[in-house]
Amino acid sequence: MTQERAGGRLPPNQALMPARRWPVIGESEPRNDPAPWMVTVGGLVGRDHRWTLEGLRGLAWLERAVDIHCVTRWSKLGMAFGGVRLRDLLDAAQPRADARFVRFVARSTRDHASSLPLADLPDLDPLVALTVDGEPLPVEHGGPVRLIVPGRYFYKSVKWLERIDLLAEDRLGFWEAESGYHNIADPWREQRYVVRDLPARKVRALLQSRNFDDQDLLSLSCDDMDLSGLTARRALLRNASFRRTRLEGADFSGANLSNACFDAADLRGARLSDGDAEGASFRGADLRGADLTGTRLFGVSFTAEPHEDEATVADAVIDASTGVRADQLSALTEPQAAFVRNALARPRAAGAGDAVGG
Ligand SMILES: Nc1nc2c(c(=O)[nH]1)N[C@H]1C(S)=C(S)[C@@H](COP(=O)(O)O)O[C@H]1N2
Ligand SMILES: [Mo]
Repeated sequence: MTQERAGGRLPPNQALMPARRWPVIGESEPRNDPAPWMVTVGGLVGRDHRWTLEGLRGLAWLERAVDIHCVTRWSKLGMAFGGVRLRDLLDAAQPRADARFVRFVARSTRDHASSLPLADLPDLDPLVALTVDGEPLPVEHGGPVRLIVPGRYFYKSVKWLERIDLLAEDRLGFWEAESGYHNIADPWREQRYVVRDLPARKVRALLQSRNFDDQDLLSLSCDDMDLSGLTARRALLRNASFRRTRLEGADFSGANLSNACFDAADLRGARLSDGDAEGASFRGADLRGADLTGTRLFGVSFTAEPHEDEATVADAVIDASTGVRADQLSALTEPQAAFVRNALARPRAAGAGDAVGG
């Protein structure tokens, strides 16, 4: 699907992943378990109900085109999944009247899970999928069986689905509890993260010390501040915001910068190495002399995507002094990779402070 034809189907601040690319996000394999695969519906039901894979394949089969939207800002439109309706499994098990939530548990070493309110199911109509493009789901994408939840960020679509529990009270899933992902996850309302309020006194002390080492600072906002020389080693800064922030020589090595925003930040000479910057934005940021080696750059943006108005999005300032290795570029969309490849070929500017960003 072209960017033009995607118009209207792409939620805010998402970019299209090329049709042939489908990244593996999160866990890449199920728990090693010799037991034959069963999907069990239990909890607040009339009677536990379980299906073998054969049993699932024998239910009313559905092929459905689904748009998927990862919280780290990439989308794929019209993916062809095949499987059975979640509703059919639940109907068979007969949820009790006190059931209000449904929890999906993976066959996973970390007991990966997510949940949805029962009241949202008629609208979402999730699919218990066994195939993609008519082929069995690859194991790294949740095969033999995964949940597909249209209309929610993709973290609600649990891979290696093994248990479906009906509950009276909700239990936060893995990403929702560990990483502050929003429990509703509507991409059209950009419900990516819950903003957890840090005590103002703590924030003030951190900013004053310019030391964020090892701190969990989800969604912290530092727009327009002068934080040059900041140290934020191994800090958890998912969804943090550093718009136009002065961060010369800052040390973010080993930090989690997933979905963080560094637009127009001054990052000259900063260490951004050996971390995770999935979905982060560096548009208009000055990255001369900055070191991004060893950091996951999955879906990072440095410049406008083709569907955006280029006049309103500034380019990152990157040249030969910026540390990015060729093998890191495969994590970027093609327009982003082309932009960075070009910029890295530019000779290093003579004076550090005098070049005009553009
Ligand atoms: N069991 C399990 N399911 C999971 C995850 C995970 O880590 N473990 N990650 C979620 C997230 S954040 C995304 S974006 C999608 C990624 O699916 P994919 O690897 O098939 O692209 O799976 C979701 N389901
Ligand atoms: Mo995700």
